Amino acid sequence: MKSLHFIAMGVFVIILGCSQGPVDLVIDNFEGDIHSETVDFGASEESSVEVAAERTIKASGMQSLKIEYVLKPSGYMWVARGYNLDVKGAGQWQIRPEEIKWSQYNALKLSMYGSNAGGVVALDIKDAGGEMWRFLLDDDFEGWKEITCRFNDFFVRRDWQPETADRNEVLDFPLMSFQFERRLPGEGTYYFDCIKLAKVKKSR
Ligand SMILES: [Ca+2]
Ligand SMILES: [Ca+2]
Repeated sequence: MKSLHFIAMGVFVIILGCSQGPVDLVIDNFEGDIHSETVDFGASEESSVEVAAERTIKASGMQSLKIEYVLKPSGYMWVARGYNLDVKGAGQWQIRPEEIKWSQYNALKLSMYGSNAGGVVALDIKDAGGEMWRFLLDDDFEGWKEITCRFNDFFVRRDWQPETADRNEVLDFPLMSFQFERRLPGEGTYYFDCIKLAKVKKSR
C-alpha cells in the first residue's frame, strides 16, 4: 500500500511541478527575490499593480509570482521579466536568451492560477528587434492550469509598440522578455509560475 501511495504522490508532483520533458526548457520559475528591482512592473495613473513572491499558491519550486492589480477603464499595467527592460535586474531567467537554441522550440508554456473571473490577461513577448507579440490568456478556470502558447499563435500588437521596435512582423529570436498585462478593467490577483519553452506537435 505504501509503495502505491508513493507512486500516486509521484504522479501528483509531476503533474503539478515544473515538469521538464526531454525538450522542455524552464526559463523562469520565479524563485528568489520578487520586488521592484527584480521585476519590471507598473501601471498608468490611478491604476496600480504590485508583485510579490507567493509561497502557498505555487505550481513548482518554493514560490510563484503573485500579481495584485487595480485596473481602471482606459488604464494599463504590465509585469515583465527578461532583458533590455528599464529594470535591469529583471533579467532573472534561468538561462540567458542568447544561450537558448530557439530553433528547438515552437511554444512557450506557463502555469496560471485562474479564478474563473472571466478576465483576459495578455501574455506579451518582445522579440530580438523589440517588437511586441501577444497571446491572450482567458481566466475561465479555477486553480492551476498549464497553458501552451504556440509561437505561431502570437500576433503582433497593433495598439502599441516601443518607439525603437523593428516592426517587421517577423518573430525574431532570441526573444528577450515576456510580460503580463490584464486587459479589462477590474481588480484582483493572478499567480503565474514555471515559464518554459517547449516543442509541441502541430496538431491543428
Ligand atoms: Ca516557482
Ligand atoms: Ca520582429
